[in-house]
Amino acid sequence: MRIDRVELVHVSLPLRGAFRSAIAAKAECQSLLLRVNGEGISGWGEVVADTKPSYAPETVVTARHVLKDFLVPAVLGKSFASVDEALATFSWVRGHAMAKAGLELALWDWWGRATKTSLSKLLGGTKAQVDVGVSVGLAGDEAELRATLERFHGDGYRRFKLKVTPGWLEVPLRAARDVLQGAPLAIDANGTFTPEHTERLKVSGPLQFLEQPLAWDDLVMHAALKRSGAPPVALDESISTWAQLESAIALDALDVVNVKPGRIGGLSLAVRCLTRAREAGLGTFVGGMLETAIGRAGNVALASLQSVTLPSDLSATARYFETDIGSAFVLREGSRLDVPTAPGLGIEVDEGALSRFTLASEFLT
Ligand code: OSB
Ligand code: MG
Repeated sequence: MRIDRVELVHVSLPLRGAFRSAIAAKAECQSLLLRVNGEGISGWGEVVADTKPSYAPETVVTARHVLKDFLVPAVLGKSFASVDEALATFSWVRGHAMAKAGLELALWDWWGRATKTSLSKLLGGTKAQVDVGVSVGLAGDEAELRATLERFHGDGYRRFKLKVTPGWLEVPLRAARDVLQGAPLAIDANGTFTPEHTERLKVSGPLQFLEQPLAWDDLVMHAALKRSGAPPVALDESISTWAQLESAIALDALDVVNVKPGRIGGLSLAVRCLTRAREAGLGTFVGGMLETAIGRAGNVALASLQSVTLPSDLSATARYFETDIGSAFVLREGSRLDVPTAPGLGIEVDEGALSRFTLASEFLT
């Protein structure tokens, strides 16, 4: 593998409906895309950093800086015998997981195209379809939430993750149990509860998991919450490195891990985290960051591994966008998405849509 040129493309895609959580309200999806080129082959990647550092410390601007000044120069013009060999050239960079994961995805797409192998197969995936659910944003009021849930249920989703806050917990849960007729439910607080809320977090009725109830950088309080007999604890923000996963397992701080390649620093590490989590007896799923078709294809390939045990937060393209920049993912019978089988990401990028949504682009050589 030899990469001679990298294009950075900053895009903004309008979302079909604004997505609101405890930490952000998004009407559009801004992403930094990468196209790597070499030996007549190209590969696409996506950096899932947002414009504001509200979910994680990185932003589109910090990712561009780190890619341009450190990560891309580490790989440009060199020859590698594998993707892992290329990754080793920038493993010295601390943090900046999203920037690294974006470049890694482009390298995997390139490698898959070069070897005519799907990303799912390269990662060791065996499932032809993956179970998915839908992540439901905060609503203005109960009537609005009920209407949204009815629409998603009608679309065929069978696992619902509700965004919650200390001011929006019992109402959405009651409405969802009423509307969804026993479909599995989970909640995601994005770190907005405190240990003082422990009793309220022991919600009545079945719950698949309680995602990131406490602080984004905490493990010890989550362990205490788990010991208190709360519903299964899933961690998202708190697991942003391999060492944090090991620490969380050692502290018995979680029952479930939400694995996002962007948050953890790339697909290779995500595969290892899934294996480690299964060894430790945890439930596992692949999380989403409202990605375009490029990032979504990487997530779907990852979710095709046997080490993913729960429905992933990967919805169909139509849940997010009117028009995406690449092939659409369609919701299939049983709340599933098909895993692409074509080489690399297995999707085609629509150059017309891409240029329509491009804010800025530059070449690094
Ligand atoms: O906390 O899981 C989260 C989206 C952006 C940032 C953080 C999160 C989310 C989601 C959406 O929950 C999942 C999806 O892409 O459908
Ligand atoms: Mg989350």
